[in-house]
Amino acid sequence: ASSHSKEIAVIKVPFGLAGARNGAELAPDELITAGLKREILSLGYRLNREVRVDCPSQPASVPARRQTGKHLNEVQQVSEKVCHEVSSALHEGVFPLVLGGDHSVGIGTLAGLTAYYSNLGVIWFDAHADLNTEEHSLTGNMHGMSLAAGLGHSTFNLSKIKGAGSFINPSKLVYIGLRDLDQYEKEQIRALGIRAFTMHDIDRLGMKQVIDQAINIAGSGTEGIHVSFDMDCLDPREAPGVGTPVPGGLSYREAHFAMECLALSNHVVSMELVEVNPLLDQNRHTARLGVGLIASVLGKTIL
Ligand code: 4U7
Ligand code: MN
Ligand code: MN
Ligand code: MN
Repeated sequence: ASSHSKEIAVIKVPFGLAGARNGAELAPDELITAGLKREILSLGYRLNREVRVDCPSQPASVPARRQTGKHLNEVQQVSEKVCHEVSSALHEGVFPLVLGGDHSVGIGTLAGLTAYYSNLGVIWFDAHADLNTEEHSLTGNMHGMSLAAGLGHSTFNLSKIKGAGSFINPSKLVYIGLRDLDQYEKEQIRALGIRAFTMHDIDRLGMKQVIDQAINIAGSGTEGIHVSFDMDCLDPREAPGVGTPVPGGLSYREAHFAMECLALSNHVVSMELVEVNPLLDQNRHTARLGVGLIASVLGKTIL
């Protein structure tokens, strides 16, 4: 599969138990209602399939804290299903487009990607680093642990997911949009030498420099780039309907420009869009923005 694939699998994952508040489980339907399929088809893609991953909505037990992340069992179940859907699509040459859900959905996406690719680049658009382990997290919310799981640092990690491959290489991982990091996450980014373009870097360099360098790091010597897009990378004035808004984020054009450059790179092999929260949105504004950004990654141009 690659961005050249004209076949898309839309993988809806209505799971919100690992976020800070509920509502993210409503996002896949909201993105569809906001016109996602129409956009995909009008760009000349074929909708190979539309899958809805069956997700628990009520916790099976009282959430544990600290020792494990909250709702670990539910996250594990969902991760295995998402892993299966993503790797099946890739094996058939179909581009996986995963619609979260909170960002814990990204654990299953990474698991499925590593089942197929052994040398993948990842660009993680986010206000947050999502690097907490169960013992370092201040909240116990597993949407803040996805990359720790992908890198193999948390106790619950890719090795615990049936079908997953090996961990993500931190030297092929790039962040864009960071502005709200826990102390432990800052130390990890430094210790692992992860390339992190914070909002400060975007202000200083401009998005063109940032996205060019990010594509260079994640796209050179890899089999392709996975785009994990947490909608809270955007400024809350652009994207109010997210679970954990942080002031000072990406503008509408910065985000679209980054997606347009990714499309032009021809390196994107998969995408997920997470953390839309329809309960906090106004007039489906954030969902429509999400659909537009997906369209840009898939090659929609202004002219
Ligand atoms: B998201 C946080 F403490 N770091 O771990 C945590 F600030 O997927 C936030 O990026 C995590 O939205 C945010 O709970 C997870 C917190
Ligand atoms: Mn995130
Ligand atoms: Mn975030
Ligand atoms: Mn969030």
